Amino acid sequence: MATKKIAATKSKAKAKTGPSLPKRSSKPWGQDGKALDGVRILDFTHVQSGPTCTQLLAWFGADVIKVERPGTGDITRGQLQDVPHVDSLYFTMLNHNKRSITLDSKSTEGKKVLERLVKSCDVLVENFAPGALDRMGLTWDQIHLWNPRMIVASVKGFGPGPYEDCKVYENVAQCAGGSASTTGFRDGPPLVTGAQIGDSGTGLHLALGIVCALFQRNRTGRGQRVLAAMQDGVLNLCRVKLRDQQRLAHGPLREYSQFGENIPFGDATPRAGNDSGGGQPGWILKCKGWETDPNAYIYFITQAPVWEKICDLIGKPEWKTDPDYAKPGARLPRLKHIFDTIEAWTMTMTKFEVMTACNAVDIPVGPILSMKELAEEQSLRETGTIVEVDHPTRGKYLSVGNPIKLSDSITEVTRSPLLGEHTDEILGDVLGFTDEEIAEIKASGAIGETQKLAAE
Ligand code: CAO
Repeated sequence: MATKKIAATKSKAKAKTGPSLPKRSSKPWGQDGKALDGVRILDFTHVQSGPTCTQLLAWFGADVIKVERPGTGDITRGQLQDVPHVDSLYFTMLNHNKRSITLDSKSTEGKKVLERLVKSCDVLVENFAPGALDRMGLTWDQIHLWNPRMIVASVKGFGPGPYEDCKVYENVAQCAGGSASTTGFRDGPPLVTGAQIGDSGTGLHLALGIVCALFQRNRTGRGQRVLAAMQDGVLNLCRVKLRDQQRLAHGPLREYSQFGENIPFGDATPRAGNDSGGGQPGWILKCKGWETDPNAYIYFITQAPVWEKICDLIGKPEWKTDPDYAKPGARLPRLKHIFDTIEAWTMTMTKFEVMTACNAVDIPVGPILSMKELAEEQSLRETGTIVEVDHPTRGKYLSVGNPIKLSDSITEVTRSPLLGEHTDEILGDVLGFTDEEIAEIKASGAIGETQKLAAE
């Protein structure tokens, strides 16, 4: 199978110096607990950006209590459903390791439960539309009065400014954060990317902000507000494009293939197609089978220190001394011809064969891996980056596990909760309501019906 070849290439090429996972603690597994043990999160998130953040915190050991609206819960439970009446993969893949309580946070009884949740949690995470938390009565002043140690962390589409009241989804953020204007080909429209840099990217930013606020709270004893705006998160990830915007004032961007093709630059960073974003020119090249396989391609980087090895490999040893090709600056106006020539060579092999040949002499290349190939890649299963999870109503499915590995805080991915699955235990064990009080809360309708396990 093709994926085995990747693993073999890696271990051969990197046997001496290759990356390894952080070494585990010498203590027996689990004895050290998890990094965020003892941290309790009031998870008011929905859709993708907020849940990405709280899932990461849960993987690092936080007790994440997801508060959901009775009846429907997080809207993604029912979106893009592949199996009728079963929580969607959209939901299950973003809400592992959490507990779920249903609560109408606007009802009188619901507000009582909410107050107690605020008093017993360390962090409130939310990504409602602007103003929704305040409308629920959870203003910063109110929260701070109930629990001065509480950290209130929010994802919003925009930070303070003209657009602060707007609702935002992934692709809106990609467009407003500079990604779309710089992605795609020069002669085509702006493009959004498959990587969810607006949602998942901002969730990652928020998680870092929360951990920093927890760290600072150790000194100050005080909570604080944390804001990650999706526009800001995307722009942060597009930092190199703002770099290029400023370089434009001093002349054309010579590493863009547009320069080699004598096409004038405008006044804004252009779309760069598959040009490399760094100082080492690169492009996506066809490999054997490209006519029928949409992923039979490889990203090829003409890194300057290995230029001579590239020349030998592709059968152009004369380029090593030819003044038109020997130095990086001389190559810039000729990149198209250079990549066409390299492509004539890559098209004679599969992407994995190209990878093996190039890695043997330290030439960096990236095979275009499909989701199918990644799902089947054994090494990703072994590191827990791809995990198989069992779910009571869905059965087994694949998910992306924790991509961040800590040696003393090993992530175990557990399934997402059913809607309201933990309502009783949270009301009783966490919040200390008596049986009588729980009966009253239930009778008021504040928690609605909970989802039943298929086995019950
Ligand atoms: N009990 C009672 N009411 C609840 C509730 C609960 N448990 N949970 C949510 N609600 C209410 C909210 O209070 C809000 O009510 P009001 O508008 O009357 O105050 C209402 O449900 C809807 O919340 P919303 O406006 O956040 O939801 P939406 O589906 O209309 O918008 C989204 C979704 C994502 C566009 C919006 O939340 C948003 O812009 N969030 C910030 C940016 C963000 O995270 N975007 C990423 C989304 S992932 O692509």
